[in-house]
Amino acid sequence: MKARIWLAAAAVAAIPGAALAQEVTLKLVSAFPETATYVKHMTPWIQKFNAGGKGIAQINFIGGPKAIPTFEVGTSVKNGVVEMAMNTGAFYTNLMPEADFLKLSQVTIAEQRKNGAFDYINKVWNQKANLVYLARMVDETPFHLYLTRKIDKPDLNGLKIRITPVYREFFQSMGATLIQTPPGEVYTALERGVVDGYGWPIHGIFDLNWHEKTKFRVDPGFYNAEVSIIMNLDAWKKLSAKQRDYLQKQALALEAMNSYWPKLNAEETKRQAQSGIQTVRFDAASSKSYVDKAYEVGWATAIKQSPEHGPQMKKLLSK
Ligand code: 173
Repeated sequence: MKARIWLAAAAVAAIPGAALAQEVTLKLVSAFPETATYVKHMTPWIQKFNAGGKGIAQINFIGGPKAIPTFEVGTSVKNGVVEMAMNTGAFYTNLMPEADFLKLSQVTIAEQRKNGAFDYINKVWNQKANLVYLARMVDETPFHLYLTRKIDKPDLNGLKIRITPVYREFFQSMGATLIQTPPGEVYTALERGVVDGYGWPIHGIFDLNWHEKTKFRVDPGFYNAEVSIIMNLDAWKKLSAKQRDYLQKQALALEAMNSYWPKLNAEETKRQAQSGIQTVRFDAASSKSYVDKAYEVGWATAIKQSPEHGPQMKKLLSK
């Protein structure tokens, strides 16, 4: 018996370090509520990740904003309170303004991996926020302005609009009064008449029942909704080569699921119409200047906030 134990110990000692690396468990939090489309999209991915990651890596999904409030998720990942998060840049601009620039991307994440944007993002995310930018899991999705009252031109004077940093300067440029809330507080704000509208992507307004309070959607949409998996850089550095390879492979698998969004977006557009939400369209000239202005204001803000990285990110992310 003793000899057997000794032999087993000797066998283990003979295996070089990396092969000995234990399975790592990574805690992941969502900055979006658990009923959000994004959590539904991520859940089967986590299941596959864990099924294939036995002995390598496991993700432990610990929940949404009830676990960590939306605007604190970025800091929690930076500090390693959790190793990973599903988050959007607008929710962690407290770490670096660059986080919110990803909404301005006009090229897909697949193209960003080819043209150097993905590496550039990782360089900035590493240096400024102790983060690894692992995978973009929402892409090819415009944001819209939703309203409880009709407008007939791009003028938001006298309207109180719920925002995050995504929409701030654009809606402000049209004269809106701005009220920032996390997604979890939009319904109550609408219900109490605290806001007359809100910014949100084309999909997902049914998840938290906002359609009940929404009368109009302004077309066209603007920007490109970004939701990504981010990771604490120290936790990343501690992984073995095999674990990192596995995470990267799974990151690509998650991005490969992005073909879902254009399909969902078409369905959600119909569903909004069916639930009685009317579309507000301006004349052709105003529509064009609406979208042009969104990008002008967006990049002008980006370059002002980050003279160092704004111009380069503009080059890499624009068409
Ligand atoms: O909360 C928001 O409106 C927001 O900033 C956002 C960003 C990406 C996807 C969905 C919402």
